Amino acid sequence: MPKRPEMQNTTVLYAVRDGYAEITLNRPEALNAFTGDMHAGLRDALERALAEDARAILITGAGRGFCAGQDLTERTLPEPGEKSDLRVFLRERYNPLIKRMRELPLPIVVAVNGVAAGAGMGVALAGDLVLAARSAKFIQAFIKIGLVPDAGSSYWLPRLVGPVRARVLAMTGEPLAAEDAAAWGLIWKCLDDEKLMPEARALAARLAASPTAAQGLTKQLLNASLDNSLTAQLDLERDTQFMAGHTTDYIEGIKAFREKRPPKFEGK
Ligand code: LHQ
Repeated sequence: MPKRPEMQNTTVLYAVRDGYAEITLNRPEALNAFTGDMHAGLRDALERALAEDARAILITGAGRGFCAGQDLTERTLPEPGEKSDLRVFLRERYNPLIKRMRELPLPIVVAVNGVAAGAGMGVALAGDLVLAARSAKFIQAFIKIGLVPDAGSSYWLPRLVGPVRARVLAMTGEPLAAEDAAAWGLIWKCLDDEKLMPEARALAARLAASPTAAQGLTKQLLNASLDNSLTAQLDLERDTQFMAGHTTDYIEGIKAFREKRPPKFEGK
């Protein structure tokens, strides 16, 4: 049954572009802070991209922010004597979202157009190729409200920037400028603001035209590498290459090389 207009979830926008799905967090009045609706919208958009055979995903934010983390006005605070159970947000929303982004067999480009704070920073870091506008900032805002890093931040930070810088970010909650984030290896690139979306879109289109089955396998390999021994990783490379060798894109890649022409990959 078609949804009544007032029931439509407008907190996440979905558009199909050159072979990829562009997903825009769309609560600009609150710097795209996460409500339950926005979580559902993002989750649905990721699954839709997969179901509709998009070959890459681009995630960005509407307005001047990328995402300010959990919407702090969504729930009432506990009355004196009551205790809130924040685990429910993580169990039902953030943890499945972050895992899905990492496991989705499609390359995810994140264009961080403005501030990425709290869980919004975790969502940005869960992308595969993260670009940011020069004016964007990354903030481990949790400590400012008496909370701890979540949405994967405590996993990524020590691995991406090392334990010393991870502690500074998590324990001070001070903003990190996009340029420093790139220099620290937290994100891939910092771009002048007006270049962010053209470059992110060109990158997403390029990935969408690439051998996307191998991209999914590459993502799986690199995810596993963070926790694997060398032996386990070599074994996994062997098994993953076996699978890549069964794709038609592999045949096409070799043929195109031999015929000295650009390959035409289909993601199969
Ligand atoms: C917001 C928000 C926001 C609602 C800006 N909510 N409205 C997991 C489990 C369970 C519970 C709790 O959380 C979590 C994970 C988390 O993400 S915890 C961390 C939550 N996020 C924050 O603590 C960040 C709060 N926001 C800020 O510190 C600032 O807004 C930043 C530094 C992000 C941006 O500062 P400004 O550029 O100065 O913008 P602003 O503060 O003026 O915000 C613009 C508007 O957005 C404003 O609304 P208004 O009606 O006054 O214009 C803010 O109230 C609203 N907004 N963040 N998280």
